[in-house]
Amino acid sequence: MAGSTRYLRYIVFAFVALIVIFFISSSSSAVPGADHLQSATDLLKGQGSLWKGTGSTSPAADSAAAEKAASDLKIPPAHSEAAAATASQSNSSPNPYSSTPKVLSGKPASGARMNATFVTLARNSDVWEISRSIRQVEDRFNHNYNYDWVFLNDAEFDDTFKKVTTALTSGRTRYGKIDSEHWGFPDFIDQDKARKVREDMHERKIIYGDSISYRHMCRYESGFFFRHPIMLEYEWYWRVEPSIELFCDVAYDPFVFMAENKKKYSFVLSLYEYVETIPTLWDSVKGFMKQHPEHIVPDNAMEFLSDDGGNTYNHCHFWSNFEVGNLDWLRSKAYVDFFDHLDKDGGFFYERWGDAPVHSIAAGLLLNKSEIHFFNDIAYYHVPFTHCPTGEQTRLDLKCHCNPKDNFDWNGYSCTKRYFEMNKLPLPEGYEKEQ
Ligand SMILES: Nc1nc2c(ncn2[C@@H]2O[C@H](COP(=O)(O)OP(=O)(O)OP(=O)(O)O)[C@@H](O)[C@H]2O)c(=O)[nH]1
Ligand SMILES: *[C@@H]1O[C@H](CO)[C@@H](O)[C@H](O)[C@H]1NC(C)=O
Ligand SMILES: *[C@@H]1O[C@H](CO)[C@@H](O)[C@H](O)[C@H]1NC(C)=O
Ligand SMILES: [Mg+2]
Repeated sequence: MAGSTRYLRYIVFAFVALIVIFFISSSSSAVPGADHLQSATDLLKGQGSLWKGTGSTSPAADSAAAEKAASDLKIPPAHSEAAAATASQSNSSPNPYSSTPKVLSGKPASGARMNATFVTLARNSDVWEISRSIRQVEDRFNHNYNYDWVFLNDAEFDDTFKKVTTALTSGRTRYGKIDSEHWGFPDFIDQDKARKVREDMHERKIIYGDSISYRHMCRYESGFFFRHPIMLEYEWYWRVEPSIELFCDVAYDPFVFMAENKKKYSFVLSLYEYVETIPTLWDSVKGFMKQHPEHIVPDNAMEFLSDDGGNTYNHCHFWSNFEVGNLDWLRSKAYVDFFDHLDKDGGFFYERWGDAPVHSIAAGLLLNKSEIHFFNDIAYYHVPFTHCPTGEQTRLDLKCHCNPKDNFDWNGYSCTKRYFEMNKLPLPEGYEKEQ
């Protein structure tokens, strides 16, 4: 039986291959004088005819677009005289925190730069996934701003990682190794108890439930990344993870926006946390509130976190794989006391507390709710959720390429509506169509 299924699969595969070859070879008109572009043009045309009937463009428009795309591919070789001239002109980066000269691919934005950096925690094996993220952040924003990019790792970064990421970024790149004290089991953790939890979570198929490294990662992002010696040199950060997407131009400097509007923390997506990973997190938070009432800000965002005035947690959190935030706030006594209290209760290892609920609860209790910002205009994807700006004009102005139907904000599993309600903000125009 299995044999004949495989036989059938071969036939289907061969048939599909034949169709593809037919489309590639049946395109007729050539791009004059560009032999090496011929196949690319043909491929584009082939795709055009494959898509005929599903899209709105005519076959003629397809082939015109294909020729334009092909001619756009005629980039001068990297080591041409023109490229060399550009390189020698821009002998200093517009970023005052950057010392490495780079060939700039865009016109630098006017105005001063903030004391800010991108920050990425990654393994060497993440190099190609983080490369995709960097390319998008550079294309949509940073090629005009040239902010630094700090990479942190519990191991040494290898040459490939450094070469590839340095080539992709327009600002200075810096590579930090994480101190083993910040990435490992603290001595007050009972190893046996922690191991049993991992085995149990493995049985219950809780995502990353059996992982030690994932727990170190969550604890590091919760309590230490902002205290890395390299990060001490900055006031603001923008966190970027591997394999994210940015769908719209970022038309202004988010760091400047944060500073000018007295914001300390920001988000683009919010959702409910997986309860099994944090059963006693709120108990620990309540312990902290009792022990440190001086850190709880009167105009806080408790309403976002709890539906009963703080008795229970509703599991809402800002998704921390995207963050633009203030590092001095994370280094404040209030935040560090908060982290230390949670850390001592052991839930990073006896459960699987994520840095997203930890950052979110801290922002919700230690900040004035007016200090938390929702960036509607930063369009973002991290598997499996998309934030596509609500409002057609915004999407057109910012050259967005996300499908508004994919926007998660007004879905029942998102907490973003609560943020609007808490701040008594009107829901953005067009939100009903995205529910
Ligand atoms: N250096 C290092 N970085 C890690 C490790 N585990 C995770 N990271 C990084 O920490 C961040 C979060 O890890 P992810 O694996 O993306 O976790 P997640 O976003 O919850 O889950 P995904 O859906 O898999 O993306 C990413 O930037 C990873 O590259 C690790 O063991 N070492
Ligand atoms: C940037 O911010 C850090 C942390 O607040 C500070 O120590 C440093 O002096 C600042 N650098 C500049 C150039 O202002
Ligand atoms: C919180 O922020 C608002 C708006 O900036 C301000 O009016 C209010 O006084 C602040 N509350 C506290 C307790 O600082
Ligand atoms: Mg991730």
